[in-house]
Amino acid sequence: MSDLLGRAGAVLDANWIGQSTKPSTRLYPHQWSWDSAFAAIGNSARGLPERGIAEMQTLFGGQWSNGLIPHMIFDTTAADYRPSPSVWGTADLAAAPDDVLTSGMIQPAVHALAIRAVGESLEPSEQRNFYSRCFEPLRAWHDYLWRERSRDGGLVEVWHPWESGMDNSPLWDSALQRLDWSLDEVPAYERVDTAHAPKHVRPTTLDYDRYMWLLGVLRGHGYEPKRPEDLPFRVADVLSTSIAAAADLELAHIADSLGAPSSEFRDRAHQRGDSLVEQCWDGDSGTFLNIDRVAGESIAVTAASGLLPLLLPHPAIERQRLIAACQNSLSVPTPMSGKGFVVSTVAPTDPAFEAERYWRGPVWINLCWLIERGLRSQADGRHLADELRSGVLSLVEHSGFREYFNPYTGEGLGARDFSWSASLVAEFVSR
Ligand code: 2M8
Repeated sequence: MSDLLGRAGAVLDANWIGQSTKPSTRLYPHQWSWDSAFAAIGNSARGLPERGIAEMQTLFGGQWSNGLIPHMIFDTTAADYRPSPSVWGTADLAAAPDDVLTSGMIQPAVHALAIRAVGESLEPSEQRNFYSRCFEPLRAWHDYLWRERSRDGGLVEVWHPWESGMDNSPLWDSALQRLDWSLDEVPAYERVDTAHAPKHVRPTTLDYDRYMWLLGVLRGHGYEPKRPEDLPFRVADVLSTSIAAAADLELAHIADSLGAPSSEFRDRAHQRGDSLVEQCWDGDSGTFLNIDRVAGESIAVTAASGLLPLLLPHPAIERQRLIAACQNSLSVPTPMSGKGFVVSTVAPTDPAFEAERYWRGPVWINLCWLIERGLRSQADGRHLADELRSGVLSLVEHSGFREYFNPYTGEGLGARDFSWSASLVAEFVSR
C-alpha cells in the first residue's frame, strides 16, 4: 500500500506545474476543471493540502464574470493540444477573464467536494481562511449552474458532450445523430490526440466532427445563449446533477462553518434529488437515465453515471435497487485474478458497449471512486464499497495509473501516468 501511495505521489509530482496539475504530460497538457478537483483531493490525502489550495485558486482565476468555471485553462507554455485557444475564441468575450485563456464550456462541479477534502486536512484557522477565500467564487459557480443550467426543475443541462466529462459515451449518441449539421459548417481543426493514443481507443472522426460543429454553435452564442431552449443539443445529465447536488451539500457545510446562511444550498440539493427521482428514475434498469431535452425523451443507456444519485441522502432514492444494478449490470469481476470488482462505464449488455474505446465501456477510476463514495454512505453498501476499492487497487497494481482500462483484461489504455487515477488511488490508500 505504501508503495502504491509512493508511486501515485510520483505521478502527481511529475504532473504538478507550479500552481496546478495537468492531467497527463502529452495528451492533456493544460488545466482541466474536474481533473484539478480530483488532484486536490489526492494531494491533500497524501499530506500536501497546500497544493490543493493553489489548485483551487488557479481554477478560480479562470472563472468568468457570470460564475462559469471553464472546463479548461490554457497553459500558454504547454505542448500541442487541440482545439487551441483560437478555436474556442473566448479571448475577447466580456464575461471571460482578461489575463488567462480559457474554454467556454463547463465540467461536473466536484470542486466543493475537493474544497471540503482540502479543508478537512487543515488546522482550524487555516481552514477558515481557506473556506472564506473559496466561498464567494464557489457560490457564484453554484449560482451559475442553478440559474443557467437547471431551468427545468433542478437537473443540470449539458450543451456539449464534453461538458459531462464523459465525452464519447453512448449517452450522447442519439442526440448527436439527430443534429442537423454539415461538414462545411465544421470549424477548421486538426487532431493531435490520435498521435498520442491508438485510434481505436479514441473518438471516431464522425464523432469529432460533430463535437467541433457543436463547439462552433456555442461559440456563435459567446457560450451565453440568450435562449438556451433553441440550442440543438441539450441533455439533462444525471452525473452532472448528482455531483452538483452533492456539492451543494458541501457548500452548505462550508457556509455553516463560516456562519453564513446555508439553507438555500440544502434546498437546491433537495430539489435536484426530487427532479432526479421524478424525471430520471428508470424502474426497468434500476438506474437513473439522462433526458434529451430537445427530443423530450429519456435516453435508454444503462451507465455507471446512472448510479450516482447514491451520493445523495434524498429519502426517495431507491438505494437497494441502485446497489443491485451496480452488482448485476455494471460490475465486472476484477481481471487478472485481482480482488473485488470494477465498474464499466456502460453496461456490457448495452449494444453500444466497446471494451476499449474512450468512455464507451472501459473502467474509469473517477467514476469508480464516486460510486464507492456513494456505496460507502449506506450501511448496507459498505461491503460492496470495499470490494470496489480493492478492484481499483488491483487494477493499478497490475497496469499502472493509466487513463482508463479494459474491464475484461485489465489492460491500461489512453494516457500513462494520469493524474486523477493516481490522485484517487492516493485517497483510497491513505484513508
Ligand atoms: C477528456 O476530455 C478532453 C476534452 O475536454 C479531451 O478529450 O481532449 C475527458 O476524459 C474529460 O473528462 C477530462 O477532463 C479531460 C482531461 O483529462 O480529457
